[in-house]
This record gives sequence, structure tokens and C-alpha cells, in this order.
Amino acid sequence: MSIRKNFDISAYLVVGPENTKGQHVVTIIKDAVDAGFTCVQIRSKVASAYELIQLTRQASDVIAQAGKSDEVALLVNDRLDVILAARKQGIKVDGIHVGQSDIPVKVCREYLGEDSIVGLSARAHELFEYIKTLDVSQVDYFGAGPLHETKTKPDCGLDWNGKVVTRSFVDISKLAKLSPIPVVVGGGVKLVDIPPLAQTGVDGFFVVSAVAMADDPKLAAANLVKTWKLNKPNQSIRKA
Ligand code: TZP
Ligand code: MG
Repeated sequence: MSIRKNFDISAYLVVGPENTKGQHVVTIIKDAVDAGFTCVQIRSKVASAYELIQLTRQASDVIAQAGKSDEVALLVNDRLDVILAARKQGIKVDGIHVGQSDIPVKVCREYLGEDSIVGLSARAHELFEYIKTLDVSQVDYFGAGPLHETKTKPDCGLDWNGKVVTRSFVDISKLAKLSPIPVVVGGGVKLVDIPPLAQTGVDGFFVVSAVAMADDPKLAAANLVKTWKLNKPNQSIRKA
């Protein structure tokens, strides 16, 4: 069965070579998956296509070795070309995450097929109107944020005036109610944010530095997962 029908974005790691404190990206991914993370996105603005394909292969292998290929989704940020090349080489990649100025969702869907996951970063301005009116038939989930300003992606939430607009928990609750598809929230998310975030009704949290830059990434990942589950005990996976 395709993972698209049953994917879980509750604990979502985004990571690339520029986000780790000298540790190998794949070690971080292994730590997160072993700790119970449910989704992994490889994202790099510096790695070459070759490096990204290698990373995707290694990540896919690590997920397979953990026996979780049918439960942990592996996505790549932006790079439709990398996913297609990886798949040509027999690597299991489950989908793509794109932003508003990336390859259009429709094109991703056309190239990747019905079994793939296509995630979209929700628009920062006029968000609620946008969420209500967008045709989401080809989108599997929204990424939203930032909860806090973050050095990992300083332009996240930048408005017309060059000011970063963060999302309040009230906004996020509203978003969870309005969105016809699952929502995952990130941007500066730390352990302390997990209880209030879980209570907003969103489907998951995404983090880079809270795991990838932690002194002990596996422990940090385990604490995030445990805290999410404790605060959202009856979470059912919403299907797109
Ligand atoms: N997209 C929106 S914010 C962000 C991405 C990839 C970075 C989040 O990183 P961190 O370190 O968890 O704040
Ligand atoms: Mg992008």
C-alpha cells in the first residue's frame, strides 16, 4: 500500500548538511527514526544534486533498516529532479515538499504520480482566506509557521515590509480548524512549545535544530515524540 494513504506527519524532521553540528546527516536521521519520528525531509540549499541523491539513498536505507519503510515517509525539499533521479536508481522516496515559489504542485503530482506525497508550505499572507479557497486536491498537507523567528530559515514568515510574522497558538488553532488537509507547524519549535502546539489540533510539528543541533539528537528526538504523544493522546491520522 502506498504510504500516501496512511502517512503520519506528527513528528517531522527536516535536515540537511548545513544543519548539523558536524554530525553526519544520516546519523541524525537514524537517531530521529529510532526515537519515533514519523517523517523525514531532506532539505539543503548547498548540497549538489549528486550529494542529495546519495543522502536520499542513505536515508532510505536507514529507514528500511529500522523496518519502517511503510510508516516513515521520506521526502525531499524542492528538488523534483533529485527525486526523479533517485527513483530511477531504485531508491524509495515518498514525495516532495515545495514552497510557494517552487515547482507548482500540479507539476510535482504529474511527475511523481498518485502514490507520492506532495506537501506545500502555506502562504504567509492572507493565510486563512488562502487555506479556505485553495484547491487542495493535489496537496497532501500544509507546512505552516513560523512559530518563532528562526536562524535556520531567517526569511520564513517575512511580510511585505521585511518583518517576520510569527504565528500565535490562537492562529494555529484556527488554521487547524479551517484546513481541509493535515497541517504541520514549525519554525523555532523547541520542546517547551510541544504541549501548546499539540493542543491547537494541528497534525504535527516539524523541527530542524531542536534535533539536528542538539547535543544528543536521539534523546532530543525521543523527548519531542514523547511530549507530543502525551499531549495529544488520541491523535488519529487525518487522511488527505
Ligand atoms: N521551513 C519553515 S521554518 C524552517 C523551515 C525549513 C526552519 C525551521 O528550523 P528550526 O531550526 O526548527 O527553527
Ligand atoms: Mg522551497
